[in-house]
Amino acid sequence: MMYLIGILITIFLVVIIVQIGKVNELTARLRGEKQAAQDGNDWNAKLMLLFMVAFLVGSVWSAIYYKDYMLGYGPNLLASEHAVGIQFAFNITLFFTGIVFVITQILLFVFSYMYRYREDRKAEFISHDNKLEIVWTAIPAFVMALLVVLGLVEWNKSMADVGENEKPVGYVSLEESDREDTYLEIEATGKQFGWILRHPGKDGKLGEKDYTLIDDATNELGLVFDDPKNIDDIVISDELVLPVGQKIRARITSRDVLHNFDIPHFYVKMDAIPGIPTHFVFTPTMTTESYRDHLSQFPEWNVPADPDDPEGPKRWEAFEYELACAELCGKGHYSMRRIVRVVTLEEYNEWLTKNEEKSFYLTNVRGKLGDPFINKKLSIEERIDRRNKEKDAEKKKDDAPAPDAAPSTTPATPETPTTPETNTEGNTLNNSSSSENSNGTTTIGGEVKNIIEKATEEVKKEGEEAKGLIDTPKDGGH
Ligand SMILES: [Cu+2]
Repeated sequence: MMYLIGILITIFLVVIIVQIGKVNELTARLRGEKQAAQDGNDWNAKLMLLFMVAFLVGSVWSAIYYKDYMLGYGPNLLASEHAVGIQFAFNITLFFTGIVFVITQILLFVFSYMYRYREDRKAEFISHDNKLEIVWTAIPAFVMALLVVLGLVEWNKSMADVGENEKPVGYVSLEESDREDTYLEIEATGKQFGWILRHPGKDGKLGEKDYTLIDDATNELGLVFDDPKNIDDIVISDELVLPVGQKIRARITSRDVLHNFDIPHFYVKMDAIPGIPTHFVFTPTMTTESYRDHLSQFPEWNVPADPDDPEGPKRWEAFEYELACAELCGKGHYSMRRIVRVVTLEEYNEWLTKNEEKSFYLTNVRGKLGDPFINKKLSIEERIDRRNKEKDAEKKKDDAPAPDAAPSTTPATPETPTTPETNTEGNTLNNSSSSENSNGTTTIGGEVKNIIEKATEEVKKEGEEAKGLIDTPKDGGH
C-alpha cells in the first residue's frame, strides 16, 4: 500500500514539474528569450547554494548521528592491541579528507553561483600560474605522503607475523614478562558452512594435517594421527576461547571455497583460501566480561536484547564478540557465525585442562583400529588419570560427613546461574539443580549445590596445577 502511494505521489510530482516547464516556456515567449535565460541561470545558481547548505549540514549531521554505531566510537571500543593504531590512522585520514571535502564542496557550489552566465561579463583567460600550481601540487602531495606513511606503518604492524625467537605455548603464563616472547597458535578452517576451530593443547603445537585424510564422518580436518603433536589438539566448532593479553596467532585456511576470518571488534580480517594458509596475529585486550561491564553504562545497551521478551537479559548482558565469515561463500554463509569468548588467563588455563580429555584424538581415535599409539601409555592419559583419582579421593573425603549435613541444609533458594564459563560441565549441573529446585525438594537442591562447589574447587585446583605445568620442562613423552 505504501509503495502504491509512493508511486502515485512520484507520478503526480512529475506531472507538476512538466506543467511548470510548459508555463515557463509560454512566459519566455511572452517576455523574450534573453531575459528568460538570465532568470533561469539566476534561479539555478541560487538553488546550487541552497543545495550546498543542505548537503553539508546533512553530511555533518549524519556523521555525528551515526558515530556511535561505528566501531571505535561511542560505546564500541576496539578490543585488540593493533586495532588502536589502525583506528588512529583512520581518524587522521578522516580529519584531512574531511577538511578537503568541505572546502571543495564550498568552492564547487559558490563558484557556480558567483560565475554564472552574465551577458555583460567575459571569461578571463590565464595560460598558467606557477605559484598557484606549486601550491596546489605540493600541499596535497605532502598530506598524501604523510597519510601513506602512517598507513604503511600501521599496516606493517598489523600484518607482522610472530618473531623467530617467540615460542608457541599451550598454557598461558600469568606473568606478563613471561608472556612477552610467547604466542598461542590456534587454527580456523573454513568450510561450507562453518568454522572448524582447533586449539593446540598443552604442547602449544598444532599437529600435522593431510587433505587426503579428510573424512567428514571421522576426521574432518584430515589430522595425521601418527604425529604426536595431534594427541592433545582440541577441535571445537561452536566457539573460540581466547585468553586476554596473550598474543594469538590464528592460522587460517579453508577446506573448499574462499571464506574470510573476521572478528570485527579486534579489527581482524583475513581471507581463508583453500591450499594457501594465511595467518593473523593479534592480542585481545578486553575479556567478554569486561566489555559487557563497559557496555552496561550506556542507556542504549540497557534495553532487552529480545524486544519480545522484556524481562529477558539486557543487550549488554547478551553481548558476545563474534567471528564471522566476511566472504559471501554460498547459501549457508550466514550460519558461519561463531562466538568468540575472551577470558582471563586463569580461566583459559582452566578451560584447557577441562577440555584436555576431549582432545580429538582421545575421543575419536584412541583405542580404535588405526590408533598408532595403541599399546603405549600416553602422558596426557596419565595426567587425566591423576586428576580423576584426585577428584575421586576428594569426593570420598567430602562424602563422609555428607549424610549428617544434608538434612540440615537450608531450604533451596533459587540458584543463581553459575557463570556461563562453566559451559560443558557447569551447564548440566546447573540445569539439574534448577529443575530440582522447581520441584521444591530441598535436600536434592542442597546436594546439587555441594556438587557445584566441589566442581568449582576442582577447576580452581586444576588451574593452579596448570600454572605449574608451564614451568616444568617440555615433556617429550608423547
Ligand atoms: Cu564462508
